[in-house]
Amino acid sequence: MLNTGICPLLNIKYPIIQGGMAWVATGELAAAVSEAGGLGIVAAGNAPPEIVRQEIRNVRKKTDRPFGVNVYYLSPFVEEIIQIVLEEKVPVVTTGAGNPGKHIPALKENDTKVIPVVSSPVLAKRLERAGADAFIAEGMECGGHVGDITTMVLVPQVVDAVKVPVIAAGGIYDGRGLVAALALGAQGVQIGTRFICAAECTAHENYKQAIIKAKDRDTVLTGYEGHFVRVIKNKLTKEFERLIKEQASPEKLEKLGTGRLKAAVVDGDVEMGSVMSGQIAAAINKIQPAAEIINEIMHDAETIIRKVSKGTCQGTVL
Ligand code: TUI
Repeated sequence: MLNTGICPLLNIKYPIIQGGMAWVATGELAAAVSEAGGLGIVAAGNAPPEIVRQEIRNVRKKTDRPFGVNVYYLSPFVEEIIQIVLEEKVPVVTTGAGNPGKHIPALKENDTKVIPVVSSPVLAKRLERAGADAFIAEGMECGGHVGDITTMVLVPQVVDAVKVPVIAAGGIYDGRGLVAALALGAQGVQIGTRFICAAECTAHENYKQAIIKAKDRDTVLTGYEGHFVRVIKNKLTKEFERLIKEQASPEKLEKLGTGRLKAAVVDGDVEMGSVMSGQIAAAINKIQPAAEIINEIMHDAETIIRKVSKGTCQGTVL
């Protein structure tokens, strides 16, 4: 019933794509999401290229289903990562924090589908001309590096700006969010934060518990000069705020931020680490297998659509 255009495009069962979260999105999580019928993603982040190759091979050991690699364009290893994606014949690439235009021809030649993340309609229009197969429109409710437009406002504008399919991201974690995204014209959703709380996710238990404990106003945007990162409030964010008030130099701020994501995800330092998380953390309250998360979302979305089309939808419909 919810087989949208991106399902045949990506050869997946359900229109659910896992977010490309650096350090969090390892082969383990990607394989679990793909095996459950979504599109699992290995995040390259700043990792050395050979580690990314290992993670890709890890996914293939665990599942025959399609999966993707997220290429972070601020990594010093972008060219090598693209080379590995080509050599390993990865079916899908999602991209973040930069313009993947120059790599699109080689990836397409290799039969890799290219799905850039955009936080504005203008960039989507430019990258459609360069040959992007679809877009992920990330609203500012997302965790990590975000733009300044909300999902509700961004998605219909990206949908209207391009002809290829659009996947909505930011603030989406359940069947209601999936139906809302479809109503905005998207053909699927990208979900990050809820998959951090998947049983198969290798992030530190402290990181998962920080998301589970988070209340509605516990994420904040930190950053400067138009680059904002959404994280869960902690000692690090307070220290950051103090430096901003003092008008500390960009170098000092940069230094405070270095290595903090790994500290949170790998070492479990949720006080002085960067606990990137979407605003929706407040609604996430348990750890579940990835397949259970996906099945729950699909079941609820189908129930809502059935009720809406029968005219029996009354407020909270589940
Ligand atoms: O990239 C993200 N989210 C992220 S990246 C990150 S931090 C990180 N730290 C260490 C290793 C790896 C990652 C946390 N969260 N989202 C995708 C995204 N991309 N949002 C916005 C953009 C974007 C921005 C500018 C895409 C293209 C762009 O292009 C500018 C231009 O025109 O060149």
